[in-house]
Amino acid sequence: MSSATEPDYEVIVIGAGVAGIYQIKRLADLGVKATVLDTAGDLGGTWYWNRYPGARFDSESYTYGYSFSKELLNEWHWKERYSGQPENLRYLNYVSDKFDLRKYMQFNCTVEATHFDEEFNLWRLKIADGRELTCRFVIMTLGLLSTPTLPRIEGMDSFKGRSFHTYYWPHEPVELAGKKVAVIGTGATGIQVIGEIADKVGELTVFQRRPNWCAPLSNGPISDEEMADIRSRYDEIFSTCARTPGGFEHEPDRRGFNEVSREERLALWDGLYDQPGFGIWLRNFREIFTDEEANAELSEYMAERVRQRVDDPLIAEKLIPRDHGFGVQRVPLETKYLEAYNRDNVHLVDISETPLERVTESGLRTTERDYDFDIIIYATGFDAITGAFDHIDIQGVDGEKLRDRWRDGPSTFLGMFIHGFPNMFMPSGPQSGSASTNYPRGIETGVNWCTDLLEHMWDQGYIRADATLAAEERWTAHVTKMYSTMLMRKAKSWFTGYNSNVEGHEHGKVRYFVYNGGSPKYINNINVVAAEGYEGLDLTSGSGGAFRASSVNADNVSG
Ligand code: NA7
Repeated sequence: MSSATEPDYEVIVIGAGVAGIYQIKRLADLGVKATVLDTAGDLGGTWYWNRYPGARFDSESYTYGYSFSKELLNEWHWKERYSGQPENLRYLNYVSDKFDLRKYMQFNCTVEATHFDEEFNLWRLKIADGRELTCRFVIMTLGLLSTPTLPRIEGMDSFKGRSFHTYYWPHEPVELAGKKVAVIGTGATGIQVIGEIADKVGELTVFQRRPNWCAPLSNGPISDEEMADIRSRYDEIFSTCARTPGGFEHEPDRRGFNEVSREERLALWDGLYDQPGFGIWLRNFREIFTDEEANAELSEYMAERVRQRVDDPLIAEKLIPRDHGFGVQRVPLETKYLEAYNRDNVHLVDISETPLERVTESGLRTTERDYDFDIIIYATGFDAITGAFDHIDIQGVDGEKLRDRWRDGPSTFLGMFIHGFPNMFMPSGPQSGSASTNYPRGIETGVNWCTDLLEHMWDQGYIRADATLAAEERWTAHVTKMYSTMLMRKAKSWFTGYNSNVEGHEHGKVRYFVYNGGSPKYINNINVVAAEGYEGLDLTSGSGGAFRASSVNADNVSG
């Protein structure tokens, strides 16, 4: 327990996923007294929880791994171009064990509240097990998609079979053979799970509210020779990622949409459609994101692909989105998803026509009829990006609740700070670069920047950092302005903040969730802030326990 002015930890990191693991690595290297807290029974975040069949990267595996250690890059062999959940979790465990990071982590440890104590300039955390922990700095690495949402349908508790949200897929194997299975939701997760289990279950019934555009993943193994080649090119791969808007290897086609003929556009799309990963989305003309006509032409091309792959023309039409164009939401990548609907054991129920009325003891009831199931899978998405913040009672200066401040949507400085919540850092917060890019590339940038700031503060004897209101307003206005040209501002998706998974959000205001100016611009912005002496942050010096790395024994850091 802390003394009045000496906190238990200099830094507490909340969340032991991809970002939290790298954050604690940086702090451990500096010898800082720090710990990571996580609700889960073990590390891994997204890759700890999402164990549903078909869960895998949509980033090329070798662009998803951490870039900070040459040794690690040389040791790890990615087995598939888009690696699956079990392997991804193994990777994160391998990294944590290799760098001996586990000793800093505390699991089954839910942070219920964190309140800023102005008198002693520290954060007081209330843990669900009854403990109070204090720290000078709290770093939020909560994940973007870590608060799953369930539909509010009557009778959900009455179902006698098994049911779970994909996020909470059981750790032990689930027997699917011969079972009657329902999947509710056709986002990226539903699309992965449906493609994977269609030929493994007895009967599969998909309940779709709105269809989503999707594109082939084109996964495949990575041989020893290919991996050796990838290893020899890691510098080049990461520098490509750093200069592309999405932090991927995919670079946009910089020709103007209207500068080339329709034949040339079709030739480009024919080539991209079967390329692995986000090619058809991110190697496309830039106008598809901003110009209604360009987007409509591409969307029609994608609709035609659906018609070619789905045998029943009525089903094909149901699978084609009408309310948004291709690529204005993050594009689900699929394997055999569309072909699943050509199977006799797979059925599509359009719940925009016949809505779900209730869950019964034996299955689901729509306005049309009853269905019997053994298993109901809720692939119904997340209260994205800010949901995890809302789950913790976060109170800043004068007891102001973050939940209240962000009621209509987040507002931040650089996506990393909130005025009035001093010493709370968010390396991958809303409106940061990581929220809209290849996540590990984004979080390395955010974690490195936050850690550099901490080092600067410790060197200079600063004990408090708070964003100025003016800086926060400037940044939020900048983020907001960038939405004005983007078609994504109209989409009802977790990515844009009109999140249809959360009741009420889809009709509310647009929430400016992500920085959509692209990775290079974001990196430039935050580097300028640092170069100008952290302009926009009020840094306050003082006594009361400013950390000195040299005074801390690395052995006493664990939780
Ligand atoms: P998404 O993409 O937000 O998809 C959620 C799906 O669940 C979507 O089809 C929703 O339909 C559906 N949904 C949500 N609530 C309901 C209710 N109440 N009734 C019926 N259907 C509902 O989440 P995912 O988990 O699939 O993907 C998230 C990200 O994970 C993805 O982008 C990747 O980056 C990885 P709607 O469209 O709202 O009509």
